Amino acid sequence: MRVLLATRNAGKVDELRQILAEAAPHVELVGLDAVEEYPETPETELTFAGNALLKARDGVKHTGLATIADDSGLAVDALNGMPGVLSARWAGSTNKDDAANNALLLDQLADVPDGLRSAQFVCAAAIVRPDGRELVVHGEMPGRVIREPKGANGFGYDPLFVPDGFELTSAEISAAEKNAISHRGKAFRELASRI
Ligand code: ITT
Repeated sequence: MRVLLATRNAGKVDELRQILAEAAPHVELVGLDAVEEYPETPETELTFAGNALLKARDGVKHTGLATIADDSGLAVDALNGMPGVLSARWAGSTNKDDAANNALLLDQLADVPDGLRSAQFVCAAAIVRPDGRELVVHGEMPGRVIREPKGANGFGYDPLFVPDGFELTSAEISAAEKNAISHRGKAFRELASRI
């Protein structure tokens, strides 16, 4: 069974492929780079689940393949859950600019004391099948936002985020360690177990 993961992020394709190899070995996973290019709908929904479904439905419509898509971001409690679905472009640029996003987040939290800097990475992962069946699952990684960036692994807000139970940021731990506890790892494993 050929399944599309609607992303151009090769790291995400590798991560889900490894999970599926154990949970659903009959699935052959391909990314957007392996299918004919189609116009991607902008992520305009107000929830992670809404955006994941939008991308997965799009994939089915244009390729005829069962399609998985995820949407994720950082929800900071002191900011009432923002940047949330706006995480990728929080600093307002049209391109994703991780350094600008991190600088803005630090600025916004400058007066927030250490004990109130809790946050969660959240991921919604959706699968839509050609017969119209849809499933959405969620994963979360709780932690806190520190005061200066540390570490060079990962991407996005990883250098500012210390997962609960860790002293290091998610940019200082290995990809395998992060996948084992991450919002996306949890959502992908849940989805894989239900395919
Ligand atoms: P797609 O092309 O698959 O949409 P993306 O790079 O836009 O991938 P997401 O939608 O999964 O990534 O995430 C949106 C933003 O949320 C991303 O640009 C980061 O700023 C942040 N984010 C999500 N997951 C993260 C993680 O594991 N570590 C750090 N930042 C993350």
